Amino acid sequence: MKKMVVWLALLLMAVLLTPALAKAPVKVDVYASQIYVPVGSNVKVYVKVQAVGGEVSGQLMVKIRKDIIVLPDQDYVSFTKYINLAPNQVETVYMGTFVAKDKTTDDPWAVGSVREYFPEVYFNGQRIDPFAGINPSNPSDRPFVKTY
Ligand SMILES: [Ca+2]
Repeated sequence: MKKMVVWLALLLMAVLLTPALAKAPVKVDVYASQIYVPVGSNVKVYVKVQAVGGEVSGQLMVKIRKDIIVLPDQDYVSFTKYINLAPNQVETVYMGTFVAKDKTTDDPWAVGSVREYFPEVYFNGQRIDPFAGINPSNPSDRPFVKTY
């Protein structure tokens, strides 16, 4: 019998401004995804980046965390890539793949269960979300992976 391996992608997008243009070292305008996958799926994580105003280089990092109901959230995996973008260059960077092992639930009484996997994005050590128009601490607003 053939076994199907499900590959799904969480795509995050960021615009990186050169230090000369930005008041803060990096400004971000991000559109992100919310996806639902079968338990145990491999989820590929991509970040689409664009350099605006000049060359941008540095370390891009995505941390995948588990949102734990009631109890403190947990780090799950993190991926790091060094990027070097020419002015206006757009690149979709494959960061890595994680396994969405836990069955997630929206039940607010399921203390200790996983509500969702969610990403945090960093550039040169600086957190570059909140994403435009998105509250990163709101579980239904931010990008997430939920399982069924
Ligand atoms: Ca939580």
